[in-house]
Amino acid sequence: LKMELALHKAIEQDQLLLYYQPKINLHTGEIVGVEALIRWEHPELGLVSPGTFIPIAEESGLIIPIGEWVLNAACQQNKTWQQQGFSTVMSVNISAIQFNQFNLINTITTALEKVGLEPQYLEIEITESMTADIERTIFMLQQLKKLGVRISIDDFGTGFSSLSYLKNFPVDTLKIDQSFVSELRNNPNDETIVKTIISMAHNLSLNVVAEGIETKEQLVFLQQHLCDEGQGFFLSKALTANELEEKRFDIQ
Ligand code: G
Ligand code: G
Ligand code: MN
Ligand code: NA
Repeated sequence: LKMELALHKAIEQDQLLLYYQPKINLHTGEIVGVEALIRWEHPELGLVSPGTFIPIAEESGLIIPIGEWVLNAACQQNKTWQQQGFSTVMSVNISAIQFNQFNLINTITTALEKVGLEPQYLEIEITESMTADIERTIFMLQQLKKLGVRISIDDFGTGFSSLSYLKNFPVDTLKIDQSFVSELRNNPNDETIVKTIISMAHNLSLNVVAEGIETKEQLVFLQQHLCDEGQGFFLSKALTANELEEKRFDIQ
C-alpha cells in the first residue's frame, strides 16, 4: 500500500522516465528501432526497475495512467528524434490490463495526434499470455492495425497459446524470448527452437527479433540463421535519450 501511494506521487511529481534499448538490424548493424523501458526515479530508493513496480501498478489500476504517460512520452521523444533526422520505430510494452481496455485505441490515437507522429513509427508489444480470449484479441489487433501502428509479440515461445493464432492475428513481428537466446551455443534444443521460430516467422512473412543477446557467439549464431534484428546487452543496454543520441553514431 505504501508503494502504491508513492507510485501515485510518482505520476504527479514527474518521477517516471523512459530509457531506450536499441534494436539493431543484424545484417547491416543499423539501429532500426528502440524499445521504451520505464524507470522510476524514487527520491529515496533511487532508480526503481519496472519489474518491481509494474506488478503493483497493475494490481492498483495505476497502470492505466502510467501506461498513458508512457505512450505520450514515447511518441513525443520519437517525434523529437524524427525532427532531428533520426528516423526510428519506437516500441512500447503494453500490459494485459491496458490491452483489455477498449479505450487503449483512443489513448494511442491521442498520443500520436498530440505530437503529429505517423502511426508506422510506433510499435505496440503484447505478449502471448494476453491473447487467451481469441475473439477479443483479433478485434483489438484489427483496431490497432486499422490505426496503422505496428504490432509485435514479445517473449515469444513462452506463452501457452496455440500457434494457429499466428495466421489470424495481424502481427508484424515476433520477439524470440531471451530464455532461448541465452542458451544458444549451450543447449541444442534451444538452438533448434530459435532456428524454428526464425524460419516459421519468415514463412509467415513476419519480422523476427532476438532479445537478450549477451555474447558474440549468440550474435553470430543468430546472424548465420538469418534472424532479422536483435537486442541485448552485447549490443546495448537501455540508455537515456541523451546517451542514445551519442551512441547511434558509434553503432551506425
Ligand atoms: O527494463 P526491465 O528489464 O527492468 O523491464 C522489466 C519488465 O518490465 C519487462 O518485462 C518489461 O517488458 C516491463 N516494462 C518495461 N517498461 C514497461 C512499460 O512501459 N510498460 C509495461 N507495461 N511494462 C514495461
Ligand atoms: O519483457 P521484455 O522483453 O519487454 O523485457 C525487456 C527486459 O529485458 C528489460 O528489462 C531489459 O532491461 C532486459 N534486457 C534487455 N537486454 C537484455 C540482455 O541482454 N540480458 C538480460 N538478462 N536482460 C536484458
Ligand atoms: Mn518488450
Ligand atoms: Na521479452
